Amino acid sequence: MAINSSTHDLVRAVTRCRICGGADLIPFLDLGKMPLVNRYLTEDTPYADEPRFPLEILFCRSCCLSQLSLVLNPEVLYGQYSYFSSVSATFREHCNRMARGLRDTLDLGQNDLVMEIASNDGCLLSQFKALDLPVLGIEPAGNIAQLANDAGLRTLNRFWNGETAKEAVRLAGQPRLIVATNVLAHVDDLHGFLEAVASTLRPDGFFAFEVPYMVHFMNRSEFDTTYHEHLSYFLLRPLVQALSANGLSIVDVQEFEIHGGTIRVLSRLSTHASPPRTANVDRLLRWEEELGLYDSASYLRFAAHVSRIKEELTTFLSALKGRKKKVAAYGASAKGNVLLNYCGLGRDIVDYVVDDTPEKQGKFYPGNRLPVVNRDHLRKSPPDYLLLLAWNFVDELVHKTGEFRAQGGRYIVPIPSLRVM
Ligand code: DWN
Ligand code: ZN
Repeated sequence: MAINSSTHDLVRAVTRCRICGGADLIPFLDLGKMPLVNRYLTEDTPYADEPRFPLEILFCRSCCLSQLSLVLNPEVLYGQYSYFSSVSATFREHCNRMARGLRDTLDLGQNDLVMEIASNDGCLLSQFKALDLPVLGIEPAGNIAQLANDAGLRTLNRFWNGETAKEAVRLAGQPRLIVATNVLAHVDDLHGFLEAVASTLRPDGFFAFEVPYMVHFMNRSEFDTTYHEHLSYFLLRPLVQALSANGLSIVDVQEFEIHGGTIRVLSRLSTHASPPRTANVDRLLRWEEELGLYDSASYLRFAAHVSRIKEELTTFLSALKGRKKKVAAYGASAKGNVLLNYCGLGRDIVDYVVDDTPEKQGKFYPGNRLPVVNRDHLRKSPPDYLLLLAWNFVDELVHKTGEFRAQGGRYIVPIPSLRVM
């Protein structure tokens, strides 16, 4: 969707918390005006078609949900999407384990439908299908839903809501399991979303979802995962409250390293007799409290730390340029775009960004307009340093760039703190 002054409802300012409805919202991280990170540009995209919007996080002192101060029109963000989950082998492996783990824990069989919300290119759904389980995907991005359908993974091209839920049940029946990875943070009407989940599940059904964990965001300085798509930044405590308000009870929570630290929450209908929740749930809730993450003062300290990271990285890169070193980047991630734009790093510092996603290659990174290129560029125009913008996949990126390394190339990992290897 083109963005222009007539695009309706482009922006909504957040004045009340999306979970508890409270108005005691404390701003704690202001990254300034930022472009839309997944809106890749072509050489001739006019500057006027590259709007920037404030990027600021608020902390709710009532329920402890951190959330953006602005909500953009999801049609603008997700109608077409350039992020394909399957590009990373690490994530494919994570999905493989997740599917097998849930199949075993819930004892899923051939009559148990698995529905995935925001199923992207079917990276996870294909793993359930490979286990001979019936599957249905729901994906709002037309280009990506098409790709999944072409690959034989039945996918409805819709945003998830009550209407879509009914259509999905008409089409495939009631699911025993609904899964959703990395989508809850993107949802403005969280209660509507969860209500639709609860009303869709079979009585003996489960809802399993993964979200980036706010504990790691804070402890590992993952401030660059703040962008307009990520409306909420979750601790477990507000999640328990949101689930419970919609008739869902938490059964278990597990931690994973994927995407810089993720929690997987397993929940089921509160009406269904269930065993008590596992000790993990109370352990994480205690941990959040001990870390001071229910107290707004901890958040106010975080902003100063983010400024120091910027200072350190920009000073280091400027010194490299002073020594005539050539710097390129790997992983045209959304977070990498935030990092570069927030730090004011453009073509004068970074020559190009390598990415293995064909849909991103040949385009330009929003804001700083760095060219996104394929891996061959590392050979054609070798840099001295490679800034790893997908710091969540360091091992995979290092593994893929053996030739660069063998020729003396070095890596810069910016998060959680500057590291050169
Ligand atoms: O929630 C979201 C998360 C989970 O993923 C979305 N809003 C968007 C996206 O965020 P991101 O773009 O910061 O995610 P990634 O997965 O860190 O992006 C990695 C980028 O690096 C992708 O463009 C793919 C690319 N890549 C590559 O080219 N070769 C990644 C790997 C591992 C590789 O080997
Ligand atoms: Zn709240």
